[in-house]
Amino acid sequence: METLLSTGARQTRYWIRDSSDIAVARRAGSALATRLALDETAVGRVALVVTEAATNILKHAGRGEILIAPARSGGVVGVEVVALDAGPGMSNVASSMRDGVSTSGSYGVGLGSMQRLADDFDIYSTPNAGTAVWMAIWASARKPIHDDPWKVGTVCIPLDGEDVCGDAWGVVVAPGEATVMVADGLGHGPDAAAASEAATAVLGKDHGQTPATLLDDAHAGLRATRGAAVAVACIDSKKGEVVFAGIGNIAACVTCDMQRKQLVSLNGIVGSNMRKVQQFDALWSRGCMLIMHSDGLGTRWSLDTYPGLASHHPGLVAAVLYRDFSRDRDDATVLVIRNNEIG
Ligand SMILES: [Mn+2]
Repeated sequence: METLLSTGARQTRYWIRDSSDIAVARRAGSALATRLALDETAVGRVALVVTEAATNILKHAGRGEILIAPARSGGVVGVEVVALDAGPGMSNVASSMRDGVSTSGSYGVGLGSMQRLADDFDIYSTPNAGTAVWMAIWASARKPIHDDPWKVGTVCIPLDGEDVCGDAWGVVVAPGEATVMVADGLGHGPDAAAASEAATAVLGKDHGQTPATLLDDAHAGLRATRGAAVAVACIDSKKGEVVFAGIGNIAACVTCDMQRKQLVSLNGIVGSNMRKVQQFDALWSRGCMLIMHSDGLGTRWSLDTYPGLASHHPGLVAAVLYRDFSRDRDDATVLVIRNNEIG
């Protein structure tokens, strides 16, 4: 039984630069939680973690950003909150959070309450490189059971000044299998979004297809749009392989134990100018990560410069890459997926 895990969830970014920004982000968080019909307590927890995170950013880093998005896991809705700064960071996160009175001031106090208030919490902090916090608050009536072997994290954010993100992503999972897509509509804004969403729409329709046939379907589906760069990867954890095909500027790689295998996208525009599609493959085993991103992110990153990051939640991996490598002049999407299943 295949399930469409998630599609289309995009973050809204709130720059945190002075104290009035805290209230703006907090109101946005509670408004989203209310719209998603979370109960009053959960809405309150969203507001509190946003406030704590934004306050910490301002106090310790001077500036940063809060990303807020709707989330879905196992049929349960929630709110995802990501807090990013490039400030002083912490050398020992665990002890800062435990005593709340580390040498770096009161960073730990805010973090401790965020961890208590959020249903899911993960943090990556390095001295002089900043802090990234990933949190989720679920509709309290039914918390998702996190036994899904597929863990997915995404950042999908419009160019500053645009309301709509021209990129889109989608993930479909089945036992031992996952199909993921990242699409970047030409240009920016609503017409770009219409193109990228027409691409991810084929994921929901066609089950058990190869990347090549999904790209063919997307090519047909995008003819009435301005076109998009699209890449698809099918991961089969039982066979231990990833099959990939991409047209246009979507970067993709598989990382296993710090080995990185690049997957190649060919030139063209899905919907208008697509020559023959070519599939590439890579080995896949437990703990491997597939990372795909639009060209709103530079390609000169390496996980080697982030000790331990690969073992964190994929949402945190995506957020750190976005923070450090996004270009200011484009929509940016990063998708990270890992499979923790044995065998
Ligand atoms: Mn782009």
